Amino acid sequence: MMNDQQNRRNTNDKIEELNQNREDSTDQYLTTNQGLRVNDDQNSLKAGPRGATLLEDFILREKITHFDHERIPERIVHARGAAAHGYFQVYEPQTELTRAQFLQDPSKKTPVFVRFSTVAGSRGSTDLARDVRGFAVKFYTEEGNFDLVGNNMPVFFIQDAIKFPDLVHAVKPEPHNEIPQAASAHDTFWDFISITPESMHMIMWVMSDRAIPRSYRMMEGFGVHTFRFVNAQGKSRFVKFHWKPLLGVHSVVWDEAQLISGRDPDFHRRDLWDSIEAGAYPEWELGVQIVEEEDEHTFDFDLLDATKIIPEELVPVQRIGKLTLNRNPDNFFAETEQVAFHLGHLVPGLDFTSDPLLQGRLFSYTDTQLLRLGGPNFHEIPINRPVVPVHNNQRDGHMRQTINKGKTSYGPNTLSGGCPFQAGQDMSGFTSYAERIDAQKVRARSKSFMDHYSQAKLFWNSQTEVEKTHLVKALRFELGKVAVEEIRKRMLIHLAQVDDTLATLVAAGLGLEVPPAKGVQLNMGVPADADPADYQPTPARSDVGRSAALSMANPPNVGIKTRQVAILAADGVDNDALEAMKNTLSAEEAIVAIIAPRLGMLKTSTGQTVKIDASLQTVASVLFDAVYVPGGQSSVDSLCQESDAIRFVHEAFMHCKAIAATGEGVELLKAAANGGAEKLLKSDGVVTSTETKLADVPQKFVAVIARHRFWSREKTLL
Ligand code: HDE
Repeated sequence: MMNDQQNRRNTNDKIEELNQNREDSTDQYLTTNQGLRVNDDQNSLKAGPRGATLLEDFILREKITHFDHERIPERIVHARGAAAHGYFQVYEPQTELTRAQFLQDPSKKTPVFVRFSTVAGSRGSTDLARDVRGFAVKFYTEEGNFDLVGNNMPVFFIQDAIKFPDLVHAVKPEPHNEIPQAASAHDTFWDFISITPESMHMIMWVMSDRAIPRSYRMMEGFGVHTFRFVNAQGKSRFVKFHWKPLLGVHSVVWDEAQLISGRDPDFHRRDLWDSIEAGAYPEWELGVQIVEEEDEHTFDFDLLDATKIIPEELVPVQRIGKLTLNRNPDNFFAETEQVAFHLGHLVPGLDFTSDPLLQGRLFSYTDTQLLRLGGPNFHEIPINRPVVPVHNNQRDGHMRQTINKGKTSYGPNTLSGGCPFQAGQDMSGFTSYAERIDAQKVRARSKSFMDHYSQAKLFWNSQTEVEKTHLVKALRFELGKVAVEEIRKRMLIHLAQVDDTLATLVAAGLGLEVPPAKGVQLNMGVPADADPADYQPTPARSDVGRSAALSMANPPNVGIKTRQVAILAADGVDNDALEAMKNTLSAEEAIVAIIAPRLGMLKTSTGQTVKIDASLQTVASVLFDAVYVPGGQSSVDSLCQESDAIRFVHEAFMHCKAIAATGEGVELLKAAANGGAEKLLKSDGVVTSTETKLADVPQKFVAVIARHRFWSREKTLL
C-alpha cells in the first residue's frame, strides 16, 4: 500500500494532479455548463428585436445565475492574501526527532501550496497595512496533508482562544460606520489592548517594522504555538517552527507603506507573482527549536503560552530543510481563495500541546470552511485534495464529487471484508501522543501565564535606536488616532511597565505625561467571581537582557537579486552611463526600470533609442529599492523641470534608500536636496561622481543597494 503511495511523490505531484481540473479554452467552442455549443452570446432571446426577453432563455438564465452566485464569504480574518505552489526538501533525515515521512529523505520533494495574508483588512484592502502577516503552508505529503498555519510574528495577542472573537471585533472596522479599513489605529482596538496586558509582547512586534514587510519573500514565518515531534519509538519532544527567508528580513518604513498603499495596493501580491514569473524563486529554510520533554518547566515562561518566544540564545534554531516557491496559481479563486488551511491537518510524527490558543484553533478552522466553502466536502476541492487516496465511510453532502462504490458505508463491517482498514502505526496510522493528564476540570488561566511584560521588554531591549524610534513613532501614530484620551493614558501605563523611556517618548508625542500605575487595574479581563488581584500581571523582570535574533538590523548580505532599481532619464541621457549601469545591475540580477517624464522611446546622447518602462506619472520611488540618475545635460535639464522627478529622489533619500548619480545627474540630487545638497551628497548610501566616466560607481552602487537602507540619515529619538 505504502509503495503505491510513495510512487506518487515528486515535486510535480500536486501540479499534475490538478491537471484533471484545469480548463483551457484555446481553440475551443463556447458552451453552456451542459456542454451545449452556443451560437449567439451577444443577444438574449426576445419577442422581436425590440421586445421583452423571454423566460425561455435558458442560456441567459444559466449565465446570469452563475454570475449572481460567484462570491463566497471572504475569510473572517486573513481575507487579503496571495499564494504560490512550490516544494519542500529536508536536508538530513530527522528520524530521531519525528517519524513524519516527509522529513526523512533529502532526495524527496514534497509539494506545497503557501498562502500569505494580512489579518484585519477585507479581500480588496491594501497589502501594506500595519498588520500581522499570515504564512500558511500546506504540505501535500505521502501520509496526507500537513498544514503549518503560522504568522510572520512568533507570538500572538491573546493566550486563550475564547478571546479571539473579542480581539478581532476590536481590530476590525468599527461596527457603526465600518471605519477604518485594514487599520488598527482606532478606538476599539486600543480600548481592548489597553485593558488586556497579555497583548503587550505582540504589540511590540506589530508596532515594529515587522508589520510592514518589504515583500512576502523577505519575512520570517513562525508556527507560534509549541507543537510536538514524536519519533517511531513514541518519544515526544516540544518543537517551535520557524521559516527563515534566504533573502533576509526586510521592511519598508511607515511613511513609505502609506504611500505604497495609494500607488500600488497590490505591492506584495505583485512582488510575489513577478519574482516567480521571473524565475527568482523565493526560498525559506525550515528551522526548529527542540525542547526535551523533561525540560518543559526550566524556562521562566510557560511553553504553552502563545504570547512567549523561546529566545534563540536559549534554544538555537536548527535549520532542517528548505521551502521553494516556483509556480504561480492558474486561477486565484480556485486555488488561493478556496484553499482551506487547518492546523488539525497533520501527519504521524507531529502532535499538539495543550496551548489553549492552539486548542481553540483546532475547532475554528473546520467550522469556518463549512460556511465559507459551503459544506463538508471542501476537502474535495482540487487545491485541498491530498495527493494520496482518501477512503472512509463519510458520505454525501453538498457538492459531493466522490463516487463511493459498494454497499457499505460503516465500520466495522463484514460485507466489504472490513474495508477500509484501520492502519497500524507501521502503515502510517496516526496515533495521538499519550500525554499524561491528571487535573480538575476548571475555567481558569494558569498562574504561569501572568508575566506579560518581561518578553515585551526583551523585544524593546533588543532593538537598535532606529528600530526603537520607528516603534515609538508607530505608537504615536496609532494612539494619536485614538479619540478617547483615557485609552491613550492607559496605554502609557502599560508601556511604562515595559520600559520607562519607551513610555516617556510615546507620551511626549501625545502631549501627555505617563500616569502613575499605582492602584490601576492593569488587566480587566477578569471572570465575574474571580479576585481581580489573581489576574494582574507580574512586573517585568529587570534581567531580561537582549536577543540579537529579534532585531532586523544587520541583515545578511545576499546581494541585490530581485531588487527594483529605477533609472531616471529623459531624451539626451548619457548613453554609455545608462548602458554600463544597466549591465552591471542586470548582471547582479536586480530588476531595472527606466523611468522618464513620458512613456514611449528615449533618444540617448548617441542617438540610440531605449524603451521607457514607466512614466513618472504612474510610478514613485516607494515602489523601488534604489534610484540612479545618469548624466546627459538635456536629460537632467528636463528632469530638473519635473516636480515628480525631484520628489522621486527626495523621497528615496528620506526613506534611506541607495541613490547614485553620475555626470550632470548629480544636479538632480542637488535639486532634490532642499538646500541641503552637501549633506545629501555626503550621506551614507549616496554614490556620486561628477565625472562622465562611471569608473567604480556601478560596483559601489551594487554594494550600497545590498545594504538595503541607510538609517544614519534618520534622526533617532533616543
Ligand atoms: Fe487563525 N484563523 N485563528 N491564527 N489563521 C483563520 O480560518 C483562529 C491564529 C492564521 O491563508 C480562519 O480559513 C482562531 C494564530 C492564518 O487561509 C479562522 C484563533 C495564528 C490564517 C481562524 C486564531 C493564526 C488564519 C479564517 C485563536 C498564527 C489564514 C479563515 C485561537 C499561528 C490561512 C480560515 C489562509 C485563518 C481562527 C489565531 C494564523 C477563522 C479562533 C495564533 C495564517 O478559522
